[in-house]
Amino acid sequence: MSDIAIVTDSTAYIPQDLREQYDITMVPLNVIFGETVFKEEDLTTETFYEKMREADELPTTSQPSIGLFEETFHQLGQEHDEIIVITLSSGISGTYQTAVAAGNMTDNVNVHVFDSEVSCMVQGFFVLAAAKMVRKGLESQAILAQLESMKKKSRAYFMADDLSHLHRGGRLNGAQLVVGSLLQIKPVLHFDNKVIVPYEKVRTAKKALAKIFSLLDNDAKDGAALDIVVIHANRPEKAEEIAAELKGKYPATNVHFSYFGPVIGTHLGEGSIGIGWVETKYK
Ligand code: MYR
Repeated sequence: MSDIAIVTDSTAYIPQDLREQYDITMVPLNVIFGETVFKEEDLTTETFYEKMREADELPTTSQPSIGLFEETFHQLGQEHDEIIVITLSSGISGTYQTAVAAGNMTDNVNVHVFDSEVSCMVQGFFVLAAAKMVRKGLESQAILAQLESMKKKSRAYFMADDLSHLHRGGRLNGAQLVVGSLLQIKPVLHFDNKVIVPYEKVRTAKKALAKIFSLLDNDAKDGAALDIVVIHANRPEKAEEIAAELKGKYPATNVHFSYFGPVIGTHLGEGSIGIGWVETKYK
């Protein structure tokens, strides 16, 4: 049996205690305010949104350096035969490609990089499932195959209060969204083929949320065992309200609570809300 290490990036937002519990190594992306580069882990979410509100110039983000990945892989290679790296979508960040390049340059360990095609805690669910599979003794190819099948059935829908952040960062696809119309719509967004596109264009946040609820209802109403996560960008009360509504509704599901941290918050803006779900396979 081969000894496998699990690595992810900071945008999975897996809390530190869970990372420690499951031996998950996290490689941080960066947030840049003016001349200052912060590793994502060094900024609390509250401080970040406060800084973003007060900044003269809005922040930008960058992927981890190839050197950081190489160093991480090399170190893990001293105690493991293989590494599975689970990154945020390759359609919104160069992190996946950089991890692949670093893996090719590391010769003391076999590195497999998995493109989650999503981000945040939905990516986090893949990471936790992979770590649990390692503990069950599955081989890397079996774990990667399970992750692929999990990905096919995972969903992530989200809405931004102000679409100009996504537009500014060049992460909003969908040719029909012209600048002038950005402020008048609150589309439900999702990932399609690794990039962010509007799923449905609606005019109010209330209608957007109702749409996400109906999509979840379709998947959960027949008793499917799902891990559901409510994700928020510094909007805990709203997220609590949504989570409370979902908790009583579908007995076979677990409802979790997560957040859009600094890197994703830079692109979505404060106040954004998302709901994602995956099939519960590994407890
Ligand atoms: C980088 O600089 O490489 C990071 C770019 C991150 C772009 C993030 C775009 C928004 C993603 C929203 C994910 C929502 C998942 C539920």
